[in-house]
Amino acid sequence: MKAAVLHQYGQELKIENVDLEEPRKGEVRVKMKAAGVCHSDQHVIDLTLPLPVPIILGHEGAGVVDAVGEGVTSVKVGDHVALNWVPSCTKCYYCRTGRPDMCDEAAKISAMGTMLDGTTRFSLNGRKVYQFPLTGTFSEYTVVPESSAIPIREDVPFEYAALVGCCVITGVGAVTNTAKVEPGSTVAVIGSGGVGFNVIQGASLAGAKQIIAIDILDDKLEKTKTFGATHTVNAKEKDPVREVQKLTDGLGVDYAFEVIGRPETMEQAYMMTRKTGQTIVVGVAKPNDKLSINAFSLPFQSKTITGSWLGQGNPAVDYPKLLDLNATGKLQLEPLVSKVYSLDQINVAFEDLKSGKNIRGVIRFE
Ligand code: PAD
Ligand code: ZN
Repeated sequence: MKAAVLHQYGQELKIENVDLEEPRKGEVRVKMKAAGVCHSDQHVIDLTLPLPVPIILGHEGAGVVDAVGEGVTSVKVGDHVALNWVPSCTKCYYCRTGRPDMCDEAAKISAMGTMLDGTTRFSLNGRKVYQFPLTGTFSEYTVVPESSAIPIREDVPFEYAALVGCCVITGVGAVTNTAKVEPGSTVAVIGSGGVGFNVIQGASLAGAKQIIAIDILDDKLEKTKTFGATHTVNAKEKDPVREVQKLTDGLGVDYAFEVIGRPETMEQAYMMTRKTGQTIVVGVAKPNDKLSINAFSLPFQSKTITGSWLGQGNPAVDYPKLLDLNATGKLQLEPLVSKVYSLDQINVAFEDLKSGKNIRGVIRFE
């Protein structure tokens, strides 16, 4: 069975013939059909997200249930599923109080690269191979906890269904759940990648009157307009903070989203937020990165700065909802997929991600 394995940080993935154990109690084996290439996968390669190697990356994916372990009740063989990289333990403080995105257990296990019981299902020549947060979608088959296999409607092609698993729930949820963007508000989005495009279309869904897309690539900025952006700023050509001030009569925006993962763009997002507005950080920075915000401004400007993880969502509820919104034409999935690759082309897909070529590149399994 073929899988793309990261053996060493900073190096290319290698297509290997790996072994996969049968699903254990409460686990599900999925035959992967499609997997999106997210910048969070690249973050493991460049050590922004520290995880053990060798590891199978990929966390945004969809496929068909191929086998179920003892006690599994929510899915059966043949079901179409989209995978969830933050399975809720249902027992910790956050799961009990309605914030499964903050599940303590999922956070702990994700950093270990194992299944919930701390062991691995993948191996290569007898040596254990880890998997990126309880998913590992860059593999022909994977084994995941039952709560990571979310049943979905069957009329959506897998390459589109895969995207709800990360960039769509993260981007749309940051707008609707975290920021709770109000109709008629003003929004700026720094970073027009797979996640940023979904912040833009989420803001459009929420009825924002002004959506300012910021990126460094003109062709991508042009495409943001078909997702609802009303204005675009190329941050290589113009100072994005000054441009946003100009576009909002000197006020700043009600909501500024950072969707890259760099302290300097997070600072820009804070600076372009109006007094009492919200700055929402979605991008993942390096573990030791620090933000520099003018402390004096805090009481006088009373802005809120917050993070957003998994769009503060609940995949079991939100994936079906997002796919229904797509079916009724309210949410676009098809134009997010700007290129399809085979698993053998995985390193090309990562090169294209780094150069910002795609909205989303997707691996399709034959
Ligand atoms: P991506 O690589 O598809 O998009 C990043 C975009 O930022 C590209 O279009 C770049 O051109 C653009 N960019 C780069 N530098 C600048 C700059 N200085 N100014 C303006 N634009 C710039 O990434 P993605 O959308 O897959 O992921 C974005 C981040 O979100 C990344 O840090 C990822 O790890 C994080 C993420 N967070 C969550 C979450 O739950 N919070 C989930 C998924 C991804
Ligand atoms: Zn992701």
